[in-house]
Amino acid sequence: LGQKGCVIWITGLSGSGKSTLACALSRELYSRGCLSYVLDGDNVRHGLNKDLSFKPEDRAENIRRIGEVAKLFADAGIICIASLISPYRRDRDACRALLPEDTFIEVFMNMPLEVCEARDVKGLYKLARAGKIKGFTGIDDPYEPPSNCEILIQQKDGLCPSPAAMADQVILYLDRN
Ligand code: GGZ
Repeated sequence: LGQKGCVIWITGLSGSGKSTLACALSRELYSRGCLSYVLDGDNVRHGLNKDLSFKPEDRAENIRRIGEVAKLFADAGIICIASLISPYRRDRDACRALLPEDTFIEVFMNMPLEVCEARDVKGLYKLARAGKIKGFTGIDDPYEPPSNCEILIQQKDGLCPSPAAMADQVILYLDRN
């Protein structure tokens, strides 16, 4: 009781660690007795958003729907963790505008493209470089970094923070605010 709903919106390139942070954060919140729910772009695209492609207007619709669903969760008092590339600033800001002030917390995974590309967990960057995937974010489709994010996740001394360290950074923000 007493938990306030909010949306934690994690944006960044493919392979920047969005899903990893979402998962670590959800576990950490659970261990503290807080109810959260993860809306992951890649997962939602298999169900609710399976009619959508990666062309700009479909990405915008993907982001809009996830924003609306996230708002429903927040209204229900749940901490909704949305992790999707959400490459266009305008689309993210439209989601922010759906929520009361201070309940949309934007987390920017500021990882260099080289780091994300080197990880290439699913081999998608390789396909994009080979021209087999067209319009891949960071390769031949733009990523617009946030200008107003609440939390910035980035490397320190050339090292990426661990999942636990990233989750702690978000928890610290929630505790303080
Ligand atoms: C970007 C793509 C693309 C293109 C497939 N561009 O890292 P992943 O693989 O597992 O997650 C990415 C996911 C992106 O879906 P989102 O819903 O987060 O994107 S957006 O917010 O822009 O709507 C990636 C994979 O799908 N993927 N094709 N062309 N990522």
